[in-house]
Amino acid sequence: MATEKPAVAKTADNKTSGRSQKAENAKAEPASFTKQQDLDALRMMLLIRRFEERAGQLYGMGAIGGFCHLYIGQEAVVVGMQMALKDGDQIITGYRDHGHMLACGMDAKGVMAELTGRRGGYSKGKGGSMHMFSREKNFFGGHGIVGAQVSLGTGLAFANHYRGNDNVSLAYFGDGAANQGQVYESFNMAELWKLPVIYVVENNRYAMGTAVSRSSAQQDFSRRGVSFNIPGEQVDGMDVRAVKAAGDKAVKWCREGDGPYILEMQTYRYRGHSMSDPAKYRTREEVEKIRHDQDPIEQVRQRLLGMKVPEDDLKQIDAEVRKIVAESADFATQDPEPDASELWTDVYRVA
Ligand SMILES: Cc1ncc(C[n+]2csc(CCOP(=O)(O)OP(=O)(O)O)c2C)c(N)n1
Ligand SMILES: [Mg+2]
Repeated sequence: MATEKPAVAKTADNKTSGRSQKAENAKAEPASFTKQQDLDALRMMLLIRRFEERAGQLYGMGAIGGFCHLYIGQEAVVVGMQMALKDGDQIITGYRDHGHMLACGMDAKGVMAELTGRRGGYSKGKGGSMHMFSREKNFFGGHGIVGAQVSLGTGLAFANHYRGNDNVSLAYFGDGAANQGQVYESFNMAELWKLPVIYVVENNRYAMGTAVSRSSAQQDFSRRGVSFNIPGEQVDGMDVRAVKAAGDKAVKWCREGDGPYILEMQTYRYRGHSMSDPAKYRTREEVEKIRHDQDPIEQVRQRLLGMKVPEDDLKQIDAEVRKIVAESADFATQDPEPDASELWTDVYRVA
C-alpha cells in the first residue's frame, strides 16, 4: 500500500494552503484614485499636518503641557485606512493619536482644547493629548500604555463578533509596541475565535530613540502573525492609495468572517518621539531625504497638478484647512479651564 500522510496532517495542510491562497489572492492590487479621492485625501492629510504644526507651536509657547506626540509624516496611514471603513467600525490607538481623531471626523476644536486642558476639550480638559475618546465617532482612545490598545481593540472585535454585526475594529500600534507580550496573546485569541480586527502596525522605524534594527528580531512586522496563522502584508504607508487598497482587502477579509489581518504600514515620523526629544539617534539628512522623496502630502499634490488641477485650487484647500486650525487654536486658548469642582467628576473611586 502506498504511504499515505495521516488524515489529520492532510486536513491541516489543506486548510493552511487554502487560507494562504486566499490571503495571497487578497493582496492589494496597485491602487488608483479618482481625482475626488485624491482631493479628499489631500484635505484630510493637510488638516492633520497643519493641526500638528500648530499643536507643536502651542506647546512651545507653553499653552500645552504634559505629553504631546505629533503624527507629522504618518498622515497617509490613518487617512487611507479611514477611506476603507464604514459607519460603526471602531478605531483604537496609542498616544500618537491626534491624526486618528481628526481622520475619524472628531472636531478639531475639541481636540485642540483638550490639548490645552480646557472645558470644551473631548475629555473636558482633564485627559490631555493621550486620553481622548468619542463614542459618536467610534474612537476608543488614546492610550499611554504601550501595547494596551491591542488587547482592547481585540475586545472591540469580540463585541462585534458576539453581537453578530459585520463591523470591524482597527487596532493601531507602533513597531516598538509590536514586541509587547499582550500583542501575541491577542493574536492567538483573535485567530482562534476569528475576530474581525485589523492590526495596523505603524512602523515608523523608531520606538522613542531605539531603531527597529536594534529592538526587533523579526523586522518584517507583517509576518508577526505567522505562528497564529494570521495573514499579513507590508504596505507603503507613505502612499495613501496603497494604504486604502490594503485597507479594502483587509476589511473585506474581516467582514467575511475570515478572522484578523495584519497590515505593516512602512512610514516615518518627521518630528521627535515627543516634544522633549532632541532626536540624536538619527541624522537630519535621513529625515530630509524621506521628506523630499516620499512625503505623503506632496505625492498627492503632484498627482493632482499632473491631472491639471489648478494650483490655486490646491492653495484654496490649504487656506480652508488653515482657517479650521486657526479657529481651533483660538478656541483652545480662550475657552476657560475646567472648574475646580470638576476634579472629582468622571473619576473612578473605590467606595
Ligand atoms: C508598557 C509601557 N512600556 C514603556 C512605555 C514607555 N514608552 C512610551 S512610548 C514608547 C515607544 C513606543 O514606540 P512605538 O510603538 O514604535 O510607537 P511610536 O512612538 O513610534 O509611534 C515607550 C517604550 C510605556 N508608555 N508603556
Ligand atoms: Mg515607532
